[in-house]
Amino acid sequence: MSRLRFPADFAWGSATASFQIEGGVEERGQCIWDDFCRWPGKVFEGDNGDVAVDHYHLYGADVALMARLGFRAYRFSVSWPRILKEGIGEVNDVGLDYYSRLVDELLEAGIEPYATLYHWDLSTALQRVGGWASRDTASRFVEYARIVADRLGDRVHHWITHNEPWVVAMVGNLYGTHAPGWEDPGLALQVGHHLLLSHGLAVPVIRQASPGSQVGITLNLYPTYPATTSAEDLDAARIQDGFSNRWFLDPVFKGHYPEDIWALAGAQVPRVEQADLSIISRPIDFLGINYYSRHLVASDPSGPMGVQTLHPEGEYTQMDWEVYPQGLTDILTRVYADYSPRAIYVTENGCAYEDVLTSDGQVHDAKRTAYLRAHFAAAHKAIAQGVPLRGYFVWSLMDNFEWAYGYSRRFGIVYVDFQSLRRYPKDSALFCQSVAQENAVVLD
Ligand code: GCO
Repeated sequence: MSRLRFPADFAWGSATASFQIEGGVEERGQCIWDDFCRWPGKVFEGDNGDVAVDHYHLYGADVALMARLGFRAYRFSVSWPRILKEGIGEVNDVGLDYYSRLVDELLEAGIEPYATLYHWDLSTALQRVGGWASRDTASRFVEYARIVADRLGDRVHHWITHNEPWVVAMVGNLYGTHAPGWEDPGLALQVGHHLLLSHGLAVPVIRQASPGSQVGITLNLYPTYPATTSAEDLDAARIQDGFSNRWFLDPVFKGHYPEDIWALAGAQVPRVEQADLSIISRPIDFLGINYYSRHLVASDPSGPMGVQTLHPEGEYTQMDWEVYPQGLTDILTRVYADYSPRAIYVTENGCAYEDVLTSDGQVHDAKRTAYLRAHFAAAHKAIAQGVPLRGYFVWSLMDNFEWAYGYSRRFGIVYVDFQSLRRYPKDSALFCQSVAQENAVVLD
């Protein structure tokens, strides 16, 4: 048995996102995910976010639950259309008050708030005038960021501009399986560029409104491995890594797009104005990394970009994502070696499995506990190798709306009965509680 201790002040928390948990639809403006849910065939069984798990009304009890579970940090997102119903214009005070009360409640419970400004719920009104395909949206985002930081900036000391811009750009505009649902590579890269631009523009604005705070961005990253050491497979891994990791890391940390992928994109490259990359690469205080799985790839001239993604033997979650804890160590050490962020947080990591609620209100989710234990240990390995990892947020606090999968995938460490909305901590929540309380992970 070994006991892995984490550094003092390590932030153990859980993460959520507004659209996935809040509900309270009548008190906010419409967003592109409301629309997407109504698009036949796009979201499992036409599920929607009207009620979700009603965190908008139940936040007090949810904060109390987090505190009981021993968490000292919480990552949530602010819904832009709850602050500005049309994305611009008049401030919806009810919405701003809501987040202010949430933050107060967290602080009273001894939980440090980490606020994400954009976790995918763009106002429908802004989408109608182009959404992220329009450069203007970047400026609108900055105005929104200023309003939120002005109000919460005295109490929120950690800000994340964007969650997973790669997913917003590609899954929403290239693969079409997320809102707004388009399949256009040029559009996807342009959207990605405007997301990055909005990030860079917002950084100084947030700092000014929230003095002394830490500002960062969250990227979903995939350590990428070649199937063999052949030159072709190594090349395939370079391309896949360039597309899914470097396309966003390089602009933020190095002030340029990766040349190899830029060349590959040909006529689809985004329009970039002169100062954009120096704005995008303004220094940030931390990088958030969302880690779920790895890519194992081989060369395949008929595949997209000449790459084929393999499905190796192994253990998989209900999402059909391979369980690969070593990938977390690898991506953390690699990102630190190549980009030297001042600090790193794992802003999401977790898994969906088919949970069963027993008649006495328990969920024995041994696979989720094993998944988390192995990934916590993998993070510890990276810290031991010098990576400045400052915290870890489990995805997710509770079962919720899993985007195109609707309510059919449970990522929570707390089970939610989607009818009664009752919450039941799973065994994995009790495991996280012991880790957070002892600031250590025990391995057998
Ligand atoms: C993500 C999203 C989460 C998902 C989670 C599981 O950042 O991809 O932030 O909202 O629910 O990743 O797919």
